[in-house]
Amino acid sequence: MRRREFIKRAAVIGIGAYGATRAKLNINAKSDGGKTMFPVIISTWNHGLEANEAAYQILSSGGTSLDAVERGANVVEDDPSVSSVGYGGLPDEKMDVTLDAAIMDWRGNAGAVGCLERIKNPISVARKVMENSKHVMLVGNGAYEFAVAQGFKPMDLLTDNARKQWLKWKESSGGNWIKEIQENHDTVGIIALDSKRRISGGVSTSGLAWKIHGRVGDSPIIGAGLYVDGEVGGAASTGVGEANMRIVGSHIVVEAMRNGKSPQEACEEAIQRAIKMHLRVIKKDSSFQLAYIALNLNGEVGAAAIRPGFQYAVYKDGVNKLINSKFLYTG
Ligand code: SD4
Repeated sequence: MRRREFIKRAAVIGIGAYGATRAKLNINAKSDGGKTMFPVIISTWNHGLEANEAAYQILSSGGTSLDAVERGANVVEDDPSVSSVGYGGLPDEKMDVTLDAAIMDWRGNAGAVGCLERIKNPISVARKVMENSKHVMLVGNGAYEFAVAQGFKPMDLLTDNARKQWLKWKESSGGNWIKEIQENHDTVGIIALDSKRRISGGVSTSGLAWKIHGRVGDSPIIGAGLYVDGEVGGAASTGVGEANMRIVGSHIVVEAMRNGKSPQEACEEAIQRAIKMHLRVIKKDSSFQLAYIALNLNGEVGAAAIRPGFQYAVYKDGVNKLINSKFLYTG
């Protein structure tokens, strides 16, 4: 469906869903006078627009927010032009494409995979970990074997473009990833609230380009890259995973919302914490970026980043749009 048609249809279907939701649950009266239409979806970066569209298609045909976030991430994973997620993701120092992903729903169910190779939809494997095992996280070869046993088909994830970029990096840096680490800040993170007010979130990434083989980032760490609480809201992160892992930022965002902050205030609280802890490197390295998105059960959204440049996509009230995030470091 073309974007304009999507937006037109979205507006019409959104009104129907809103009416049904209010009749059943009467959920918005306190927060905003009942103005928000459900569903609401928020995703990171400009590929968040396509993620939101795909998620909306699922929600409008009766799927849950869990189905929606999985599908939203899948379209970005499948897109070879996105060099930081799934197929086409930039490889590690050994030229291996290794993927991280996590998914979490309103009931507190969570699944994650780290350093998964040769499977292009790690968020779907994460969902299988959540639903078909007793574990929350599988990594490396074990995650791969689990995925194959669950019916996922292995494939080569390295595109020609990614191979060329790796060769260029190798030549210019001598393979020293510390000298030449690429801040490839384009994890897809997506949080969706469906018309029954069930919230779910997902993240998927190939992580930092040229990373040391075996490195796992923040994305699959529940509480860092992603956190969802069915009574509060959800948050997801993108940026330098190491910075986020040190503060377990998505959990900070959700807990701040639980304590009464708006999603915007909550994202800013986590960014302030990250800035305080990393001020020296932030001053020295102008590409050091970290950002959060958040959504609460009233359909309110927020986002904050360390520095300018972060964009996020919001589908709300029948409109899907890209927004420049607020940033907090101005030094
Ligand atoms: C990571 N947070 O692996 C991820 C990187 C990222 O888009 O956001 N990439 O550290």
